[in-house]
Amino acid sequence: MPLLDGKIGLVFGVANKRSIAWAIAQAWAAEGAKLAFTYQGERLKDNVTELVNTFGADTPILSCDVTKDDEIAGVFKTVGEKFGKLDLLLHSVAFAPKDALEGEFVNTSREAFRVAHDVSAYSLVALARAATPLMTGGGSIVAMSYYGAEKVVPHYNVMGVAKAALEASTRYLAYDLGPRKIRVNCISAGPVNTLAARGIAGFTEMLKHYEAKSPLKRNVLPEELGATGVFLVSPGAAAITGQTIYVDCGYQIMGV
Ligand code: 0WE
Repeated sequence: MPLLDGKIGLVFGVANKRSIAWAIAQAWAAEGAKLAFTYQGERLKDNVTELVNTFGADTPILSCDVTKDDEIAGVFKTVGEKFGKLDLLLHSVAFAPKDALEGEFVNTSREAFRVAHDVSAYSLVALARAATPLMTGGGSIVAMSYYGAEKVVPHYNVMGVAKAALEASTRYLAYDLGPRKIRVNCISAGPVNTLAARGIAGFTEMLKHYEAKSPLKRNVLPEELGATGVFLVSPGAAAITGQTIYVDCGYQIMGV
């Protein structure tokens, strides 16, 4: 029997076919999970609809700006009405204003710091809180992080600080929600060529650097993030919560 048979999942963060959220959603669906999706902004609606319709036309596709409490409430109300419960949640959402990822961290504006933390870190807390009443049979929440949370990655800047907040939030959520059998974990992915990575100066060099320096001498594949996403929400990970799992071809273990 598929690992996620009868499970209901809600996926935040699909922008297009290259999205990490899409790779994990496909892997969840392949294991039998029934999914609902959210998208951010009208300009992504058609993309997401086209992708998601490959699962059948009855898959909910809901608009959600994760900085809006009323929109979050609306999404979980719809999921509750349609499915009556929730088992899996994927948070694959991040944003910092572009200029904050270009200059020096010391010049981060109050507003860029606020926006980066609101979209990329607080949203996990808000989504976990809204998901909890629907996760009546326990549940599993997965969020995406990056090494810049732990060590300085030049130009990652305020996103690194926001990812540190996301990882710490994962631990505090895991503590709060553990008694309800809701697990919360992060996947810290090596760099992947997504829409969010495009336009980042030096991203191609970063991929080459990982290829040269990581123990496995290559970059992580989206389907490998999908496989870890399945593992983390599967019975095999039933005792894993509050963790950040590196799926980066071993890059994170290196000193030099
Ligand atoms: O988390 C990320 C990127 C998230 C991201 C990307 C953008 C680009 C467009 C957040 N906000 C924005 N804002 C925009 O206006 N990654 C892990 C990918 C990434 O981003 C970097 C990296 C890597 C790796 C930025 C600088 C240096 C390395």
